[in-house]
Amino acid sequence: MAQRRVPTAAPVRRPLVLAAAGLAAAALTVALPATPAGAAGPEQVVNGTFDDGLTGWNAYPTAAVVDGRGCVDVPAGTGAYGAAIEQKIPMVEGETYAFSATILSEPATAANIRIVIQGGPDINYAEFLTARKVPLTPEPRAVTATFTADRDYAQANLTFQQDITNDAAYRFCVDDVSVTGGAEPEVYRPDIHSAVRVNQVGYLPDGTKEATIVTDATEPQRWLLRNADGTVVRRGTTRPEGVEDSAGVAVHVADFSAYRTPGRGYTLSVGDQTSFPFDIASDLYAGLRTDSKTFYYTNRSGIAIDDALAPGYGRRAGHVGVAPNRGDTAVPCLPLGDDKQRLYATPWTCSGTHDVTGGWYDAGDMGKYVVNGGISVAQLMQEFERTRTGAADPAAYADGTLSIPEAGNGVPDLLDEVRWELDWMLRMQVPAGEQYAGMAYHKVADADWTGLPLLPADDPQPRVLHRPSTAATLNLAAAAAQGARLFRPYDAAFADRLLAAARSSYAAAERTPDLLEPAADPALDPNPGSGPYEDDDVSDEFYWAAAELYLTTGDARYRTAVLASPHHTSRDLADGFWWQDVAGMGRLDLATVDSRLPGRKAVQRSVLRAADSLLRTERDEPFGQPYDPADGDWVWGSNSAVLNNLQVVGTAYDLSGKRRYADGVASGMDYLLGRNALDRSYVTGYGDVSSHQQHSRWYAHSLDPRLPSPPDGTVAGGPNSTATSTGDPVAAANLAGCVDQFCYIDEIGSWSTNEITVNWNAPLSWVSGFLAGYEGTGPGRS
Ligand code: 9MR
Repeated sequence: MAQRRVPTAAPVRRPLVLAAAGLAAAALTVALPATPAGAAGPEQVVNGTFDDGLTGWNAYPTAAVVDGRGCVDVPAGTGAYGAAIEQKIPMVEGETYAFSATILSEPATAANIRIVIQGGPDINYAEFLTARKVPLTPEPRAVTATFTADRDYAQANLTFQQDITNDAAYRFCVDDVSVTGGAEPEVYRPDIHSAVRVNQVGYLPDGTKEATIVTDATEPQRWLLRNADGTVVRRGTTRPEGVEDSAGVAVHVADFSAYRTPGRGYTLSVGDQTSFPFDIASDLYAGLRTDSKTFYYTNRSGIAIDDALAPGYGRRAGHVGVAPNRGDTAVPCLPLGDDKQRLYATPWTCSGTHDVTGGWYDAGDMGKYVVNGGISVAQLMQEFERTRTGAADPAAYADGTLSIPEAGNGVPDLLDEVRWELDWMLRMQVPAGEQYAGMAYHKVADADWTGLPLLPADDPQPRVLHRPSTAATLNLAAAAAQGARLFRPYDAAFADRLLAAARSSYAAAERTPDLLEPAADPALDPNPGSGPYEDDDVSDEFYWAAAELYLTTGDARYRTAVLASPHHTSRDLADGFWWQDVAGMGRLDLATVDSRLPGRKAVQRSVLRAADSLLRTERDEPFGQPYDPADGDWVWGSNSAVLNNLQVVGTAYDLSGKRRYADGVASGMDYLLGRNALDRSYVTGYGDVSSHQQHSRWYAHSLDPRLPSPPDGTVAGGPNSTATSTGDPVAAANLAGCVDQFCYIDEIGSWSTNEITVNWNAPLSWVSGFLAGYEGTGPGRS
């Protein structure tokens, strides 16, 4: 399994402060030509020769391997610390290290590159070059130094960074970077129980039952299915599949679908390898249908979480204007001149302050983002809307089905949870009289990143509102329009407010169709304090919002917009949908929600076609996941891609009643619940080994035992092929060279593989709701 411990990379979040005391002596030599010093002890730098691309390195603003060296392109006018290439290495107190590297620039530049090995804002193990102002030229120079670490630091940052603002653009390149000495690097190996991978929760009695076995055997192997007593109840032989691309390991598949007897505690064995125990039962998902929604309550902002309702999760209200919080009752807009303003081509601000209390925190951070909130709340509404289209049993969603403060108010609980977010989204609409009135602020978030752990009520950062965006505005329009039709029977006044906001925000987006949220740029904004949720194409948001407005109002102008959109007929649904590409959200609702849309049958057929294509992917993939990214890279939050795809397959069942689709939803879940390269369940509390150290500031049990782990039913982001180059320090330290499915680690610091997010739990909620309902009615009933 291609995993070894490597040094890491993390963006420098703020200018470095030099240590006043406690520095170990550093001896420096600068030599020509390159003669790196050989030193005893293990190598601490990974891929210092750049033979493996930029693996293990983090660099900004832009980097590439050129002529076998790691190179950073520095635009003219880049400030100090705005350009760097770096990775993390462990430092051990009292150990002497030898550093060597070569460095050059093209063309020659007067700018300085500072080289430092730093263990935090006030621990510098070695610093050199800065004082010497060694000229950088196209001729490679060797730099060597020895130093002794004066204290331990597991993840010291070795960085080559620009030290002063440069007048002219240049490129600097480093090569043969080496730090020898200290302890042998630890090797991270995922904790794998068995070569036999199963859904650790279980299989539906009449459904597909497959396991994946990791083995180099070329011949079919015998498998044995045992019941809880150890009695062999079925036997068969595996199907060799060769090396599986997304894991880089050779696998076989065992198919035991023909065995249908319900029971608990079955195991599957191949040779001396035995799977985790699993059930064959038709009550596997009712618990998850409920638990997957708990995360929304415990992630609420602006309300104290009641420990009686969510035992272990009680906490003070976050962001209700009580110190040390500095929001969200009266939040100013981004100050002019702020680093973050530099991301916008034209500066923007607004007057006064705004009450933006409520809503859900996005994830393990305390940002609240209209873009991501929109798709999340809409997917929960899609789940509820199945009770309207006849696909789901209203009793399963009735008032009193969730443990939330509003239970018992006569409104279905899932809608109560949804309202917590929708109320906040309404507050994010720019009021009349302001620039961009009617649009939605893109986000409200901390000015700078906070550390972990931190309870929301203890967040000391100033909160700021960010410039409105067309994408956020259309998320508000879509979600509010959908909410208007669902809340109508329970609260007509609220439905009216939602519809008015939907119409006005859609109109505002039409007036300003191109206010695009920029991507992050560490050179301009080294400490963003929140995620970007950038988007440079909002045609899909226009389609989704028009679709929801049409379904709610039937108005001809929204129908025209739907029919004219290229997204209406494109065949991209099988490629999934996600927060940045929401066309699929519109397509699914146009297919399922009753309307007089011309050509609605074709829309429905497109959903079935996409589902058939996803079923083919499940069949072709030896781990059975309905996910096979075209470029081969597993995305950030890949588990949500799997789940969104399963929602498409489940919707095909809702439309057709064809059992193969429901079966495909169940077998797709096998991947998330244990039939995968890492032999783990990604859903907290489900399966024998499940993710529970997800990245969060307040479900931070692994950092502070007084805090809880995430609630049961919370899905981790999952494998992220590019995790080691995101700046995620834990991924870079442990996952270098990982093959897609192995690019995951259940550690709280791994924000690029192991975060939890409202938009990832929403499809988990939909899918578990689907499966719980299917268990109750489908042929899988025992
Ligand atoms: O889910 C988002 C993913 O698609 C992006 O690639 C990534 C980087 O921009 O950001 C993810 O969203 C994070 C957001 O920016 C901040 N809150 C936590 C989200 C999950 O990691």
